[in-house]
Amino acid sequence: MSQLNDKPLVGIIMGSDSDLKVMKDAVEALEEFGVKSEMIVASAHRTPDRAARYAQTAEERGIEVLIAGAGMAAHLPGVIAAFTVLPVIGVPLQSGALRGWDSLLAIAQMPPGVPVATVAVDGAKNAGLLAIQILGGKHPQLREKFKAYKEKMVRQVEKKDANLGE
Ligand code: RP5
Repeated sequence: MSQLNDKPLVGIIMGSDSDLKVMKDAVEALEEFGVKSEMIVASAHRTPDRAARYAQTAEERGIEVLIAGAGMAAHLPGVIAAFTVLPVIGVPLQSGALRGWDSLLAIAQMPPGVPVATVAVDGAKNAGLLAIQILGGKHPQLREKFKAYKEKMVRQVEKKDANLGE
């Protein structure tokens, strides 16, 4: 069985520190499975060199999955994907006048050849869970934990269902 080490396996990049209030949900989801992450603020527009450098060096530092969240003209996940072979999960954020529609379209409409797995607007929790599922392909213990997570979810729904008549 492959060992999870103490080092971060997931890199979380956000366009602004104002994105942290949503992106922390990804950190918490990963922590629930005992997976460490590292976080960085880097913008595709304001700090393009920093964003590119982070993406280019992530693999050699042991990062296996990247999560990138941005609002407005959210080019960050796509730019990160352009600079790495690691899988990239994009989180459209609800900032600006268009309330996330802009970032959703900017992140989802990637050209063929450069995929970004896009979650819902403000869907940082699901980004963390999807990262666990991707990591589960290599780390069987995470796959087992994810099975237990889903089974628990089923039990919780069934319990609520059973309580409906009360
Ligand atoms: C985007 O612009 C960021 O990802 C953030 O969602 C939005 C606003 O950034 P701030 O003006 O709050 O720094 O690039």
